[in-house]
Amino acid sequence: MTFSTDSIENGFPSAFNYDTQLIDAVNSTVNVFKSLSVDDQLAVLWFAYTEMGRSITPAATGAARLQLAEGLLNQIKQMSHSEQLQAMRDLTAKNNTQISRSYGILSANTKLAFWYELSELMVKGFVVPMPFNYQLSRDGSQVLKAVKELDFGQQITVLRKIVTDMGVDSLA
Ligand code: 45D
Repeated sequence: MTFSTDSIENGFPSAFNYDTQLIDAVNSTVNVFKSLSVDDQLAVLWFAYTEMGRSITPAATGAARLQLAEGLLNQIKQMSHSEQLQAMRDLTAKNNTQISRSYGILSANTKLAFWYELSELMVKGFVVPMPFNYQLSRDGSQVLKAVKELDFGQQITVLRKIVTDMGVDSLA
């Protein structure tokens, strides 16, 4: 039996289009996110966390993963608020700092767990809070809206792509 592009297209046209649309929704959300200012990127992540918080269980993020990020999290906990903000801006902007390099060697899910834990530390008062009156840009609000409209699995994919790209990979 031979496979021609014809038989592929005739066989699974709707499945193909469906997947393509999902991939487009994820990729375009990620691309617009990356075009935001560093502060807007941090703000969108924060708002995404506050919206998703209930669906992410501590069990899902895995205590084992967090152990790998524990040193980094402790280091950040001990910083002043302005240093904490700078560290997060450096990760987001991919500035080459010791923190960004330590972050760079974590796995994708550990990076997600790291950001999740940072938000929890914000809630508990160990990490600099969001200014209550922070104004997201128009594009920032659009990205947040787009993320909210995705299902949970797609949201994870978007977040994983975003956090994987942060920090600095010294071996790259
Ligand atoms: O002054 O392992 C501004 C699963 C303005 C399972 C600011 C999972 C200026 C497997 C910059 C705004 C896949 C479920 C200040 C894991 C200014 C697994 C401050 C998933 C102060 C891990 C802004 C986990 C700040 C998931 C401080 C889905 C912003 C995790 C801080 C999701 C923002 C985690 C932070 C998310 C956002 C974390 C810390 C969405 C963190 C978001």
